Amino acid sequence: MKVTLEKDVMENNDRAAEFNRKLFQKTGTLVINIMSSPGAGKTTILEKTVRALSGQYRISVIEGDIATERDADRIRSAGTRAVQIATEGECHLDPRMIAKVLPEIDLDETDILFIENVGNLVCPSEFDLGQTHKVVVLSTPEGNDKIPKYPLMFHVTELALINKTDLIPYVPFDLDQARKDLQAINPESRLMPVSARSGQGFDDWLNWIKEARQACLKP
Ligand SMILES: Nc1nc2c(ncn2[C@@H]2O[C@H](COP(=O)(O)OP(=O)(O)O)[C@@H](O)[C@H]2O)c(=O)[nH]1
Ligand SMILES: [Mg+2]
Repeated sequence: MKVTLEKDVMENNDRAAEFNRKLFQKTGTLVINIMSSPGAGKTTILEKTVRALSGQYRISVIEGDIATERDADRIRSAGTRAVQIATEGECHLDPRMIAKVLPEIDLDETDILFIENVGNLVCPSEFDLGQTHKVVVLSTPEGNDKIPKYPLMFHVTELALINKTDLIPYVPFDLDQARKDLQAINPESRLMPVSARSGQGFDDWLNWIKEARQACLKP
């Protein structure tokens, strides 16, 4: 019985994700679902990203957290529209939660929609939100073992941002090892070292977004 129920729930989710995906395609909106463990730097990366790109693109952000409006407030302080989803205990966002808040976002007026998922390297990897791209952030203090220990997350994402490279002199993190581990799990995924604090590598990230946005516009 439990198996049937879980299967039904996942099928419902897939339908909801497809509904979102069609809407995003119709409006030509690039949608990036950003996942990581808590504290890897998702919101800091987004604050810096929206500050850098809001002159060129119309950007909206959906923030997912178990509780509080804090991350949405940080994005608003960076000058960008943000809607907070408080999941009240759920460890991930699902496509129905996204569909529910879409009326608060004018997709016709949004070139890029960033979704910050709930901080967790496990559950969010199992849910398709209808996004264009999935990105994972891993920060250097979390250690090299996280890629092999959470393979699904690195399997379903196509870009791994290695954040907090400014801390590499102080924490044991080996970028070459991370490249090898990622290659073993997902040879298609790209590893990109960045620091949301120093700005190191940020041009690569901004260029990746710009190229993804261009690809969205192609018929
Ligand atoms: N040293 C350093 N700290 C960072 C960097 N990016 C984020 N942080 C810090 O990491 C903590 C968690 O960041 P936050 O963006 O809230 O992480 P989130 O939970 O993934 O959204 C905060 O204290 C940030 O200032 C970085 O590149 N370098
Ligand atoms: Mg956050």
